Amino acid sequence: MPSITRVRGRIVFNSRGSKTIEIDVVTDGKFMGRACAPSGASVGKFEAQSFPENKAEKALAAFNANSKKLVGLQAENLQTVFDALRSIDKTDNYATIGGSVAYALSIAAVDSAAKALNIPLFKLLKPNKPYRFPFPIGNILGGGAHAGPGTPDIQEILACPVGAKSIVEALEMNFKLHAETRKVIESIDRRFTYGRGDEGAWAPNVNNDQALEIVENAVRNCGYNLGKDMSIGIDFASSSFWDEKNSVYDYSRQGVKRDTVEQIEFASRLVREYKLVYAEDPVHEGDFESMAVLTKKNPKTLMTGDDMLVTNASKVKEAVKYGACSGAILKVNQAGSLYDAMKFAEECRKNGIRIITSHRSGESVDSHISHIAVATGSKMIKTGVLGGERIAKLNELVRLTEYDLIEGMAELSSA
Ligand code: 2PG
Ligand code: MG
Repeated sequence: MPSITRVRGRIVFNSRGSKTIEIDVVTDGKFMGRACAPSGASVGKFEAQSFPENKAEKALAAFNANSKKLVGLQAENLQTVFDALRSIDKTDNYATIGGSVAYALSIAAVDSAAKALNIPLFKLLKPNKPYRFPFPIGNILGGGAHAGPGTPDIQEILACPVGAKSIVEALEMNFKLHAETRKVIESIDRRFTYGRGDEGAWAPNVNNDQALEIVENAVRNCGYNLGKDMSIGIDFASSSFWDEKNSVYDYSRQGVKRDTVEQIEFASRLVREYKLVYAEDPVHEGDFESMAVLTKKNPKTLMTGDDMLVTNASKVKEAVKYGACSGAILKVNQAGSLYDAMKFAEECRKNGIRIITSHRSGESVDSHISHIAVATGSKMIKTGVLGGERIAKLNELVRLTEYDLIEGMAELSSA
């Protein structure tokens, strides 16, 4: 079994130019695994804390002070690395060592183990068939915390190529829709500068309704049947415009406020009008009751918790009590270590909640999430459409087609 012989951590930069932690783990003296922690802009209240005292330097110092404890551990064993992390950091949100260290260390360890064992990472994480490709959902047009003033309040309008028969076809459909969306924006705004948000989605000066119409028109122009070949999803990221004090969703860029009842109606109307296959965080992170209403009312749409579930198994249990969420975002860095995230995935599966493995808005060319999505049986993978750090994950999915082990696309309609 591959055993850790050396570890090294460093500070590098993410796609926003912000500092982050990268860790190398070497097993058996020669197999190097490397992982780099991503970071979010719209961050859930209960996520792991990326860095102690919000400083990457403090995370690196905490890692360096403890790195000797990792030598000799079995790299393929997620729990061993988790236990080592837990012996160093007893807080529930990795405030001592930093979630970024937990992320990079736990993934670099299995990355090196997979190399030592000469198997792909997804197979190390899930030894047996079946394996399926997740549908790539890509951010086409967005705003919110990922883009500047004038853009929609809604964070992301996503393409989901539900009619695709292969992963390559799915990717090509998303690229085509992304390109066509630019043309539609140009047709209504001659001064459009091709501006894009943090994840490569177009960031035009339009309101929420116009944004959805633009994407709907682009779907039609591509010759796709909405809801059959190509579906639309939305990440409302509504915690970021929930005004707690006045109990309203404040769509300040559009100048509209909605109370909880109006928000539920608004989300349900969009589900109907745009046949949404996917709706993420339509209500704020603490409102499990309203999420339960939406989940019951919209059985054909993956009502998905991101900030609401923060990749935390105990939050899934809470959601299940309410009957909230038919989908769950899995972001390893929300949980901290990969072990924590796999526990979350298990809890989701047990309760018939579909998993959507996701990138963060601040990313690197690290492509491990493509393997994690396959290993967790994710129905979708959220990676963005364009930009080097997004394409890195999509191209890894293309490489995975070389393993005959993966049998076609995921089954979206069943858990
Ligand atoms: C989200 C993510 C990824 P961020 O809200 O789902 O799209 O954004 O990483 O900024 O939280
Ligand atoms: Mg989200």
